[in-house]
Amino acid sequence: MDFPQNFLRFLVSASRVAILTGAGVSQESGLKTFRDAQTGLWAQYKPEDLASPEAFVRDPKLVWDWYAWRREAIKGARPNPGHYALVEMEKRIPEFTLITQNVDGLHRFAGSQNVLELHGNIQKVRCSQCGTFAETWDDDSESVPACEICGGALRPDVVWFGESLPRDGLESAVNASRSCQVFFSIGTSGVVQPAAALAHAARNNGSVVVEINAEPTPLTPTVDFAFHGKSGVILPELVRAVWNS
Ligand code: BV8
Ligand code: ZN
Repeated sequence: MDFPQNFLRFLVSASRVAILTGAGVSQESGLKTFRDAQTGLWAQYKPEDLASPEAFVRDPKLVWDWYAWRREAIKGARPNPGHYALVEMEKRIPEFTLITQNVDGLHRFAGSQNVLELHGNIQKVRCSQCGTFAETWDDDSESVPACEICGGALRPDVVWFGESLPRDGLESAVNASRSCQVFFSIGTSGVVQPAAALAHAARNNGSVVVEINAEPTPLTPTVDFAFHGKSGVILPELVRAVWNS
């Protein structure tokens, strides 16, 4: 991938960078993106119809089993070169904020430090009633596992559609987007709000906005630089081009 010289010169001198990642960054780790995640038994459901409080009230076991299935898929997944390139970038940029919509935990697994998990983490499970986090639970139980403290139904510690994002995480993400010199939108279709608004906050702040994605998105016409292809290929090439490593 040929990167414009002015882009490389700007990035090598940047001290404040914010990154927003989506499911596309984990696609090369073998995790299907949110849009095409549904296969086999789950093909008949749309994610939006399962990832919601209403779905959990209507059929808690169905929703619980969908997350148990996704946790299994993540157990076999490993970070890909795109995750590791972001770890390298963080080492070289003084103020680096990695904002992710992904709930798979792969950024932290790869070694990224300053990670904001806007939509939570599927590996964590909490009580839907008292909020207590569960250390262990039986993924194969006939019914949804119950909280040891209050007996309430356990649920994944993720943000469902219609639920608010964790306030402190969102606030930090907005602040980073507003104060960065360069904002990257990587592997996201830029549809889900309020995460998708972060790129606009960056642009309004005068940041250079960069998109790295397999295909064009609604964001593409508004960015300063768009690189279309696999993030697991482009990101390592970018790190080599900027920091010769
Ligand atoms: C809220 C956790 C309200 C759960 C997730 C109408 C208009 C605007 C907004 C709304 C609306 N109707 C409803 C809303 C709000 C709603 C929303 O945005 N809906 C969308 C569908 C329009 N948002 C919410 O409900 C949020 N909460 O608004 O609260 C509120 C306000 C005040 C008070 C109370 C309540 C909550 C949103 C969070 C939902 N939870 N995840 C779970 O995972 O089960 S979102 C979920 O979907 C994922 O986490 C992810 O964030 C999102 C999918 O998006 P992407 O990551 O972008 O993935 P996608 O598959 O779409 O795209 C992947 C991209 O990668 C593609 O472009 C592809 O080309 C590219 N790609 C693929 N391979 C590669 C690649 N790129 C590079 N390399 C590759 N190899
Ligand atoms: Zn409880």
